[in-house]
Amino acid sequence: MAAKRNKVIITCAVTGAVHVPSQSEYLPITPEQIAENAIGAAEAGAAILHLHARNPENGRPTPDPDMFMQFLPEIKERCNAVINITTGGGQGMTLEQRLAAAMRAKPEMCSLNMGSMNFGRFGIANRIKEFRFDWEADDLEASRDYIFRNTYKDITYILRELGETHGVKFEFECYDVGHLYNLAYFVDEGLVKPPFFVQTIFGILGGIGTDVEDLLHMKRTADRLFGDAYQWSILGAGRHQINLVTMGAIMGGNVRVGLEDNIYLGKGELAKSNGELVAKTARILQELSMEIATPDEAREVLQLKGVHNVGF
Ligand code: KMH
Ligand code: ZN
Repeated sequence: MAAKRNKVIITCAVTGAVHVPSQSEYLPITPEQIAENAIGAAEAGAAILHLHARNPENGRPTPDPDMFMQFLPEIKERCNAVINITTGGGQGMTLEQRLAAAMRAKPEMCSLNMGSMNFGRFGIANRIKEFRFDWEADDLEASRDYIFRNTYKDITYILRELGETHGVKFEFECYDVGHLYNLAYFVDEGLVKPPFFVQTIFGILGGIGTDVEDLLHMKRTADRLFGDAYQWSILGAGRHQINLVTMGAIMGGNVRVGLEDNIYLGKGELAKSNGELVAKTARILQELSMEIATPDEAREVLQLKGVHNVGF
């Protein structure tokens, strides 16, 4: 069994690099919008904020550390949430670019994607009538021939440079069963130590699906490989977000929501902010008699280095 979960840790992934601005006018793009959305999510109950940056002119994902620095200090000043910076970055970025912001900011947490994979975003284009920016259609189409690279060498480098050197803890992003085995390899090697945070991801084209059987299989496999050494979290892509996190939370998991993974609040209704998605999630969990973890409670459970030990 996963480590006992008392209160539910809600992660909010604020903007990401999967969606394009033409899908929703509410997708945060500028540093101001990212900061406001992040703080709103924290106020609604998110203990962890998973962050990417975008070019404010056209909404394209950017790895530029200067862009991250335009919102990180403000978020830190205005809320107590744990800041988690992506190392996945966005399509086409080199590993060096993907790590640049995290190396500068040395946050409490970073994402760490646990295997190379296809990452098909081209289906998004079918749902867009008119593109707002010239990069979007080509970028989505290019995902047909894109490999999201996360080799053993890359993962080892990130574990050493961010984990061992700067005390960063990770959101281990596992999109399929093989990624859990990759994580088990690094645990066996002594490069990952308990307690660790496993984000199981459902519904990305290239990863596992969104059936109840998929959820059960990932959970059972993680339990068998890691016992109580891990804290489990669930991420469902698109319209599966709220139902999968609800199921996962009932099974003892923590949850991740936010516009990075899903732009809808309900059927046909765009979420107007990340705060709306977090508030809906918190409402559902509380109706089910679950309590929401504060950022400091999440820090204690995940044994994070603390907000005073970051580099921004
Ligand atoms: N968009 C998520 C499915 C990362 O930032 O490292 C994956 C993600 C990758 O969050
Ligand atoms: Zn991300």
